[in-house]
Amino acid sequence: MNKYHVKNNFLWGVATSASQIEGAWQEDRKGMSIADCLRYRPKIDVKDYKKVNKIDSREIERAVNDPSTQKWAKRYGVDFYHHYKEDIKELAEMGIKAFRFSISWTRIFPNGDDLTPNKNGLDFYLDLVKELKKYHIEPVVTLSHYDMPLHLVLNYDAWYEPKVISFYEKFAIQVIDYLKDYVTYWIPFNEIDSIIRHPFASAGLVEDRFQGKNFEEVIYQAMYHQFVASSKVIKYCRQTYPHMKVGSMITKTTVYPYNSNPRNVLKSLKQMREVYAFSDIQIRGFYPKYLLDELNRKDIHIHFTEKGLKLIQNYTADFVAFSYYSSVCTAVDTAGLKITQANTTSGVYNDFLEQTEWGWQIDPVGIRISLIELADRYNKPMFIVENGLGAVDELTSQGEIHDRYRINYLKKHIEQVLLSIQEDGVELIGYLTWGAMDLVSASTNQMSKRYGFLYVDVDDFGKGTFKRYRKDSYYWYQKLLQNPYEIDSALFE
Ligand code: BGP
Repeated sequence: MNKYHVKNNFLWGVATSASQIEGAWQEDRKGMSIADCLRYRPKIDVKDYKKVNKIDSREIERAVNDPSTQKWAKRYGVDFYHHYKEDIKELAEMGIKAFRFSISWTRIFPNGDDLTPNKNGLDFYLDLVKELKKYHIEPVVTLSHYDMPLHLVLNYDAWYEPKVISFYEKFAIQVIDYLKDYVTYWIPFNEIDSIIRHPFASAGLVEDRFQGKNFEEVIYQAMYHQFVASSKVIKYCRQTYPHMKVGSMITKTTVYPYNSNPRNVLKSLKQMREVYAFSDIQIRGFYPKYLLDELNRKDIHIHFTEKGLKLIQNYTADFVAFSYYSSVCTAVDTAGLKITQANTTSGVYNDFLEQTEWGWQIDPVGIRISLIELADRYNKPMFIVENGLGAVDELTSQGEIHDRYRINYLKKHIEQVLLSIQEDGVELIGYLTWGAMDLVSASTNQMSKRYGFLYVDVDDFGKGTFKRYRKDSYYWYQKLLQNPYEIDSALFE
């Protein structure tokens, strides 16, 4: 019986985000966030990524004028705000070493530009990290995870407005100071590259509010502001709490050429550069020439400042964090080829892989390929901060959930991660599954796309008891976590 060995401080855990779990959308003076404007729209095909994420000023107005909770999935989440002690206890019993969560900016500064912070919000997160510490669970904290204050969208130009950099910096410093005795690992922005694919969720940008402007240029300007803001967080931590580690996080989908046609290989390399550009900037400290040339070709002009570029150069990230769910193929000519979905993108169907109900292809070897790609590109510690399977789960009358498919997904992906550590020289801080308990899907705002080890009894329309039930996968991960640094290979059979 052989074993996989990992460092004895390897952070095995789970990941979540405020807007997908907390609920309590107006509790204790919390302000309205952009996530409170998102609802599940059953008439839209959840596989049509572009449509499912469409947002405009009319929809925002509808949300602002609708005080109800039910229709807007991220207003109720899974009510973690009131269940967090019970949930953390359950996760501690499963044996996790790390818990990733995000700070709801509008719990701390309800409008984003408030002069003073909301102590109720700060105290909620202080209680949360104290609860984690009780069970020796390491917090991994994302500062911004798709839920910026709506006030900054409606009264400023969201992240297009340079002032938002200082509002964010004030929010970040306030939280870092308040949680300084409990939190070492920080991620300033979730999937900082995602602004290209969903500018509203990532940066509060609504196209119809930028009439007459080149919206792509607006996106790149907003992205620059987020890079500057991220470097300000790194600078603050470096100077004030040098033990803290701040990561750059990207959405890592492995991209394959559909076949060995060199034009398809070239396309796959270029497609990955569209994501690497973001981690390049945050890890290497400058805008790569290939991105600047591309922007010039598109006649896109970013207004850089000397100060901003210096910050980006001098304060680069300590580790490379990424989410991984699936891979896609790419081809110059897709005529007649089957299209598949992936996380916030789509691609050509890979005949060697299975597909989830949401069209994402399951590719365990892809996570290992991504690890090697990122290790060779950056030679920095890495951190898998999201990996999981969104699937339809069924709660039986005995209160059980037989999610064999999720155990298989995790078995195969974790085995590739362990092989990569063992054979590819990869240096990994930890591995966090996406979903601790079931939570609201970021892209489709559904509950039925379940990711957790704990089933939460609430449906796509907010109906249910919110009761938690352990799935079969809870017990599988628990077994792995019993010997987390010398893992029995039999677990992966
Ligand atoms: C990532 C987000 C997570 C999570 C995940 C799963 O991009 O960082 O918040 O939502 O995607 O995607 P979805 O929830 O759309 O199924």
